This record gives sequence, C-alpha cells and structure tokens, in this order.
Amino acid sequence: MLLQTLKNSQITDNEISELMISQEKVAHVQSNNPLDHALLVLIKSGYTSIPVLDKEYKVQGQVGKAQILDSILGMERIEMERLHEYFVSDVMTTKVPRMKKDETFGKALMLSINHPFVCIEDNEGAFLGIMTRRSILALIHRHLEKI
Ligand code: 4BW
Repeated sequence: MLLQTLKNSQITDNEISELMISQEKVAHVQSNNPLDHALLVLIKSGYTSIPVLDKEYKVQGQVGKAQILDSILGMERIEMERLHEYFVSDVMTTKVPRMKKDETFGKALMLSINHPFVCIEDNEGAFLGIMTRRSILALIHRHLEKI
C-alpha cells in the first residue's frame, strides 16, 4: 500500500540534488591519509563512517571508527600509539553505495535500506555529495503528511 503510494506519486522522480548534502559539507578523508588523521576527522565530525576520496575527488570507499579501532586492537588494550603506522587505505572498505545524480529517488530509497548514506557522483565519477537515510526518510514523511 505504502509502496504503491510512493510509486504512483512524484516522489520516485524527485531529483536527488534536492536531498543531497553537497560535497563541501561532507566530512571525508583521502586514502593516503594516516589513520590518526582519519580518527581525528571522525571524532571531530561526530560521524560513525565517512567517505574516502582520491586526489581527484572520486569516491574510493568508506572508513569508520570501528574499522580504525579494530586495526589497533591489541591483546589487552587499544594500542593508540600504532595509529600512525597505518593509512586509511589499509583499513577502509571499497564497498560503498553510489549512484548518479540523475537516478531515481526509488534507487536511493532501496540503497538506504542497508546503508546509512549513498554517495552521489556525476557522469565522470566525481563526488558530488551524499544522500543520507535521514534526508530520505524526511522526504517520505513530508510526502505522507501531504496525502
Ligand atoms: O553531527 C551530527 N549532526 C546531526 N544533525 N545529526 C547527526 C550528527 N551525527 C550523527 N547524527 C545523527 C543523524 O541522524 O545520527 C545518525 C547516524 O549517524 P552516523 O551515520 O552513524 O554517523 C545520522 O543519520 P543521517 O543524517 O541519516 O546520516 C547517516 C550517515 O551518513 C551517518 C554518517 O555515516 C553519514 N553522514 C551524514 N552526514 C554526514 C555524513 N558523513 C560525512 N559528512 C556529513 N556531513
């Protein structure tokens, strides 16, 4: 019933750009950054996981606090002094949901079931921003309020 409502409405055709957090507002790191820098960005931004970009602003993957802490987990304690021994590329995952700017809201909705954010790219693969689960749910809520 809800799916049918969404399908029949304009919501699935909404432009992703309306919902996107643009790249200049997205906390991110580069794959060649040392892990201590990445942990600092994650702690300061407050996010669990953030996109990893290359020098040309293309998406390479994502990295989170859990992956970083896991990489320095010793037998009895977290060995913070080992943070500078590793780079983001050593612990990041290349599995990151991504889609083009002109794809449908329906695709973003589907991806957001399993992923807290989806990276949005242009046709050359340059990173434009992210669409979060929050923005997707907010749009659905706004839409349901209207009907
Ligand atoms: O700093 C925050 N500000 C606000 N307003 N909300 C926050 C903040 N940190 C977390 N939240 C809330 C949001 O509702 O907790 C949710 C889970 O955060 P997360 O996953 O586990 O860090 C947030 O949900 P969301 O807005 O749907 O965001 C989903 C995920 O997208 C976040 C984070 O991994 C990523 N993200 C969101 N905004 C980002 C970002 N990554 C980098 N830069 C941003 N600006």
